[in-house]
Amino acid sequence: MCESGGVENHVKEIKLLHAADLHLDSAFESCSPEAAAQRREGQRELLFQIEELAEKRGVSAVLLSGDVFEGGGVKSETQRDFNSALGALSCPVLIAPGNHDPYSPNSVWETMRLPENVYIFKTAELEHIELAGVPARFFGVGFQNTFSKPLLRGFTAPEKESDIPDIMVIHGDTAAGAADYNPISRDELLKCKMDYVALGHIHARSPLQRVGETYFAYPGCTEGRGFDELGEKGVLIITISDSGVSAEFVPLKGVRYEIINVNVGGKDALEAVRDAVSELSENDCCRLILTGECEELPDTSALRKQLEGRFRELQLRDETTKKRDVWALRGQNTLSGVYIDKLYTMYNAAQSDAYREKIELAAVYGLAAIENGGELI
Ligand SMILES: [Mn+2]
Repeated sequence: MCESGGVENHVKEIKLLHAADLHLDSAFESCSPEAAAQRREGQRELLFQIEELAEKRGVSAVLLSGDVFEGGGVKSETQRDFNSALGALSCPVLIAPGNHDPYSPNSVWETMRLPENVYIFKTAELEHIELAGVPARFFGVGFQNTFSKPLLRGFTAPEKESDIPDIMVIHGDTAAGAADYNPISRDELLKCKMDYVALGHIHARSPLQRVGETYFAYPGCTEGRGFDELGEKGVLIITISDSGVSAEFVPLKGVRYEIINVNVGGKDALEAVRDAVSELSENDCCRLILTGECEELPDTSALRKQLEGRFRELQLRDETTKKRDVWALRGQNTLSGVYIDKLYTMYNAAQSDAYREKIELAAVYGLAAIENGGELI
């Protein structure tokens, strides 16, 4: 079926699903016990979305770069769904424990019965494995504790005989000045000479980056858990081929958090808000910040009522300012009063709305200049 020699000529082509920071069994402390349990159920459901996507895309391996579990005990239903989703995959799953789910002899990685296709990088030093039927070398290392020294320092991939890709799964921090969670420098990424380093730890997704021959990326967490984890969340589908590496972000269906500024000045507040949040569903959490200059300050409690049921969670902040009635200064025996009298005459004589608007602006800015500079007599 293949073009002659097609397979041999393209040994260096492999597709992977890369996810990280699922934080299964998070406490969701700000929620009611029922809502928190529902959120944890939603988190477990992400495992099945990952399974479905991996099968649909026909990936050769699923890489989970740490913080799969929030830590502090893994519920039996979470172990059940973890095993059932990942165990059903027709490809291997490689996991590098992170600071929330470090490896130790009495950690869940040891106490839980894992499916046969799931491999955990348990060692404190980088190791590598090869898996039957997958033309690649997989490197990885596990956090042994909440904190970790630099694990990539001084590492270079050992020589290999064939031109198969080298892939690393690792939890660590590439931020400048990072210290406590396996800090990883660009120089170390350059020298490790991997085709792809599948990173976890930073919850905001990064673009695909490259230093020397090494490509690397953070997929970010799989679902937002608060207003510090904004936007769409999901996984990366990584393709490594002779021509390089590409990454496709695929969002998962989970709870999404957004902070949205809505200028309600001179508008119907409800209408302006509805327009601004049209992308968000009832499953999402939204912090609305109302801005703008208003004749009357918006009635936030009425607005909250009108938006009831529109979001899973709504936070409403009113940062509008009351529009100043500049014409109220007319007739006063001050510089401001004389200035406003003059502009008011022009305002009434203006032939268009646009010109009237201009005069209003001139009144606002002129008053600010006069008042900030003090009135000269
Ligand atoms: Mn994390």
